[in-house]
Amino acid sequence: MGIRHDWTVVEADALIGRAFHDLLAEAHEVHRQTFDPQVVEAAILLSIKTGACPEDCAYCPQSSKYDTGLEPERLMATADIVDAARNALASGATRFCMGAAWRSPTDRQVALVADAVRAVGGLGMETCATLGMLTSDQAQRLAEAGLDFYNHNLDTSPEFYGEVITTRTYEDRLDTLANVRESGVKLCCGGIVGMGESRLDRAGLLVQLARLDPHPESVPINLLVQVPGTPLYGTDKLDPLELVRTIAAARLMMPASVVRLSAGRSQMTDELQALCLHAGANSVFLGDRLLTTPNPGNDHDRDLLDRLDTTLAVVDLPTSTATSTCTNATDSAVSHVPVTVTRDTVSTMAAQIRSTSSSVEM
Ligand code: SAM
Ligand code: DTB
Ligand code: SF4
Repeated sequence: MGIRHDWTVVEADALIGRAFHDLLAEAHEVHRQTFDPQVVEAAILLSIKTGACPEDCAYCPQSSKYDTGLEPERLMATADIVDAARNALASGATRFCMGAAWRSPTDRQVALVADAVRAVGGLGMETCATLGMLTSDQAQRLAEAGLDFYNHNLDTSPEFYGEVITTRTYEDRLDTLANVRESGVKLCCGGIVGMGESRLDRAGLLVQLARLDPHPESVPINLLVQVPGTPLYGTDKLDPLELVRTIAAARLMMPASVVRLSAGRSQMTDELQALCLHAGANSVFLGDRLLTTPNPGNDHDRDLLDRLDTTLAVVDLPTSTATSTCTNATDSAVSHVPVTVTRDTVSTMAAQIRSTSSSVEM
């Protein structure tokens, strides 16, 4: 299947609804044409500014509108962010993703994050930031600091969006994506399943993502983490096979993008995660925390990756002797050359990342 940007919702819905084994077989075949199925990319998240967000995203524990018991924290100092990134690199992650609970940062906040991006990039890691809506000038400032990826999700279909968020529009999100693209920073853009949306909504989300030209280089598919106090807490659980189908369809519709099995892995069985990786996901977040909620943790992931005969991708540092095996992949700074996952490489992860930080700005 070639690269297409003209998918319709009817087509995407039919794709997700194909006979399960046919869908998986084709998705896995397409996956193998670009990627080594034995190699998984690893990113580590750090919440650099936590909670007190003015937005009303119904899934989010960081919204000030909901009482989730989360203690707000100010923006971390650059030195603490860099310490965490160093630990992330040592633990086998190739990308360090800095998340801030802002609707849209001020220029001063962007300048502070740009300092952190420069410092983390200096360690030889890929950098990613997710700070809310950006102006074109702010995106340019981050590009100048060497930011590799900006994460800004569409979250769901345009039709279901209003059920989840009322404080910013779908168009606002598309505007930020355009500003990021214009700056030359690569896009990490995906959504959430399990929010009570229909299959047609999941198809609608994938169509929006696949209509972006070029496709987002990273596509995170999050399974809703249900947090007490948020409006979506208590939502009927999604059939896990629908997650697998959505990932397989994402792989087929965006064949060269890295698809990340993102939030929600703590609620998944190992077997479900294995199916998702077979269906075309080839990236995960490591560590025992996402931004504010739990993630499986180092020991568990080491065992799972070992059991799946899978290894972690490595960053192509200038000094690296690795040779990329995934020349078609859009995420090309990372080589999918295998590195054996050992207790040492994956066991020193994000427990250290959450070291106490001094605060400089909210
Ligand atoms: N405030 C910024 C924004 O919204 O763009 C950046 C941080 S926000 C936490 C990043 C993304 O995390 C959201 O767009 C959403 O897709 C995902 N997310 C947040 N809470 C989640 C939850 N409870 N379950 C699954 N995904 C979640
Ligand atoms: C994305 O799509 N998922 C990550 C990352 N981008 C920033 C965030 C998941 C957050 C899950 C809820 C939490 O830990 O607060
Ligand atoms: Fe704020 Fe982002 Fe959470 Fe929405 S998802 S409430 S914008 S931190």
